[in-house]
Amino acid sequence: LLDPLQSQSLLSAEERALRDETARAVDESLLPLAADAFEKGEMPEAAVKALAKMGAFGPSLHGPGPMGYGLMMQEVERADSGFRSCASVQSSLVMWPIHAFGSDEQKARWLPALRRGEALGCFALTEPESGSDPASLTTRAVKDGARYRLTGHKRWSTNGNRAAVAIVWAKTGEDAKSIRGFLVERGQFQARPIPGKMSLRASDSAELILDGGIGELLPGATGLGAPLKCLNEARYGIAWGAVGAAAACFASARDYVVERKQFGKPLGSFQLVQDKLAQMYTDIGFAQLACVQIARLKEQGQLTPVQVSFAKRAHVAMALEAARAARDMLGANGITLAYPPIRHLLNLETVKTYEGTHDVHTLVLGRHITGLDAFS
Ligand code: TGC
Ligand code: FAD
Repeated sequence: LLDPLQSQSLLSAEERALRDETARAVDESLLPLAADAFEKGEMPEAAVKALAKMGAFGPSLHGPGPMGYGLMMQEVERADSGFRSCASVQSSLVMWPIHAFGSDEQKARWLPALRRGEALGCFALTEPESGSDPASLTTRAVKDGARYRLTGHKRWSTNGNRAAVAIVWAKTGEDAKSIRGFLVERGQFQARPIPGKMSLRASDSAELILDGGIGELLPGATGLGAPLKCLNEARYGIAWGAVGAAAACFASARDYVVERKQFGKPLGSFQLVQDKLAQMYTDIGFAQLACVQIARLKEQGQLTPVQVSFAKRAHVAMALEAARAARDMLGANGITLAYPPIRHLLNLETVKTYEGTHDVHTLVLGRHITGLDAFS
């Protein structure tokens, strides 16, 4: 396994065993599905089952904790960012808010089924006119007895077409302080796939139409801070996952250039090619160390949202550069699905955009560094 600075020496024996076990499960059950799922533009049911079986739904809420969650996301994204997205949304954007903000009854009803993958969930914050600025969302929730009726249009909900439950963020009044989270069951919303995607094709992306459907309030979720807390959990997993995608691209490029001969010798013997590999190797090594550090901070309850922005932004940008360099080193073969770099490269364009775009995280860091807020 690629690990230039022996970040694994910072893991316990149990953590290493979990990583190895997940890596085996990914090699056996996710990697063989990845290229075909991308080409067909479908999230295979077999991948959902495999994710559930390896314990990738909600690992931060039971045994494995933050380090285990991170290690699992790194391994899963070695296969495909779409598979990691399915696990991220289920774990951090559906199970986590039910765990953090739900009633005992809601937890008992949903968490075991979600963990076993018997039910999938989705997270509906983004709308056609509200992306980076979620405070501007317009979906409304109006009280109707003990429940609420929701009206609005959500877009880009991962897992949305097959979700048994959606976590929907809506306003009960005029401003962002009135944002609340709702559990909305299948049948109370309409979902339709988003056509024409050239990225994250192995992921189910949906539009959700809410036309007076019934939602159950998540009692503990108040204001914009609530969905942003969920995003912190997911962004943490993405910071880990992106390193897996980069490692897959590195391995593919290295294997290719030691075999492929031009000008009478392997491509890997040319200094320009070695420079590219050395850069990827170095970047991956630093990112792996940073992952272990953010996991330890998270275990201690010390990880700040700014540190999460730091890692999500840097690791996704690094992975995108690595994927682009790997694609280039494979020449024409690099544009085919016979090799993973083009798939990772196209997927990582989404990963750069969702969960806070690269530039949104730049501005979060800029605000932290200067004390000056670019958003308001
Ligand atoms: P502001 O209005 O000042 O703050 C509102 C409240 O939120 C608190 N807060 C946070 N809390 C926890 N974690 C964070 N990261 C937080 N960021 C802000 C803040 O303290 C405040 O609390 P309170 O108690 O004072 O009311 O908002 P802001 O200026 O801090 O935030 C602006 C900005 C642009 C950073 C934020 O709106 C943002 O992050 N926008 C990006 C939106 C985004 O990431 N959407 C993602 C949608 S879900 C998705 O993409 C899933 S992809 C899934 C997959 O497939 O993996
Ligand atoms: P915009 O906000 O319109 O941004 C467009 C460009 O403008 C970006 O480059 C951005 O960085 C830049 N920009 C925006 N504001 C500023 C500023 N203040 N200063 C400088 N530049 C700025 N959402 C969900 O709710 N749930 C999901 O499960 C989910 N899954 C997704 C899956 C996929 C495949 C994709 C592609 C998206 C998903 N999203 C999901 C939506 C995602 O979170 C949004 O796309 C993202 O937040 C950006 O919003 P936007 O696309 O509207 O872009």
